[in-house]
Amino acid sequence: DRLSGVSEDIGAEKSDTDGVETMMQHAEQKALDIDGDIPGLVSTFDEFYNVDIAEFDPELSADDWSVTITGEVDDELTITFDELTDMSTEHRFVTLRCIGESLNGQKLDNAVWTGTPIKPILDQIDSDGQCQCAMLRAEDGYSIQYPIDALETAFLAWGMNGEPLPQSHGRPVRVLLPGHWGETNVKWLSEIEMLNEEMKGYWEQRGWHGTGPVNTVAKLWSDTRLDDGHIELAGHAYAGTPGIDRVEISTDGGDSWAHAELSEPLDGEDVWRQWRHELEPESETEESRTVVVRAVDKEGNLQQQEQTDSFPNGAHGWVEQSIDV
Ligand SMILES: Nc1nc2c(c(=O)[nH]1)N[C@H]1C(S)=C(S)[C@@H](COP(=O)(O)O)O[C@H]1N2
Ligand SMILES: [Mo]
Repeated sequence: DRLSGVSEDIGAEKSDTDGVETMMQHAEQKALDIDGDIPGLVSTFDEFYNVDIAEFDPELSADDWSVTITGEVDDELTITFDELTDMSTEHRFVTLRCIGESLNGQKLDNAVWTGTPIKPILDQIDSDGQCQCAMLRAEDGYSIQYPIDALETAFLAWGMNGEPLPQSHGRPVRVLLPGHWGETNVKWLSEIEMLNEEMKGYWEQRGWHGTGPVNTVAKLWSDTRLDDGHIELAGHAYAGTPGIDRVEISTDGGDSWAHAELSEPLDGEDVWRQWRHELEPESETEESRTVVVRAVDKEGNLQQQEQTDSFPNGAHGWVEQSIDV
């Protein structure tokens, strides 16, 4: 059994749901008290966005599922669901953002995912490190290729917010690749093809640049009048693996800037944060304000100001909105 080294001694963690519950509680405690109707720090199944190439989701059962590692390998390897879930188990917060979403769109969500790192599996199948890339293929015809290096931190997930993966999010097993665009997180995984040459996956064949790091963004998702007449402005900010350092907000069209209130960071290297700011109308006659938000990542990089369309590299720019006061 080629995988025995990977699965030794760790099968017991398979049923560890306590870890997930603790993480969900942390997320609730750290969430800001926001009046507006936006997700907390963990998106619910109802809130979590969906992007699918096919009209109908593949219907796969864990009992029948397996993933096969093919391509430039001496021997193909097939891993069943039971074998996979017997491997070393981790729970991680990972945020997903779709490269195709508009600048202030809502295809950005976070969950607690349960799975196993992919690296030990790849190391076993290609112990000399012969292969440069891997093409990940799914049951719906979807595919994406990564350099093996980029896969070092990826994992194969079968749980989401303490439940089995919902069908729409890839039941029974999907890939999660921290810091990369949503499209890299292959759902309904069926095959890992080890390769020595670069090949284009589904979205790359259609001109999208999907395997690079995500663009930093601060969303302005709600404006709510509070009882005291102030306007509460709120949203989420995401910078991929560097993480969010701060969110800056201007309520005068960009002339002056303040630091928005920010939720305490959750554990994990690829997790969004919530921000909140109260705007106080200056006079009865004032009608609107131009609000601009921008994020700074933990490496000190200010989010790019210049706006671009989502095609082909994902939307860039500071979100700007006229808010009635
Ligand atoms: N098999 C498969 N995986 C897929 C997709 C798909 O259509 N098929 N869409 C991708 C895209 S573009 C995004 S943004 C994310 C969305 O994941 P979600 O639907 O769980 O939010 O899954 C990615 N993985
Ligand atoms: Mo996407």
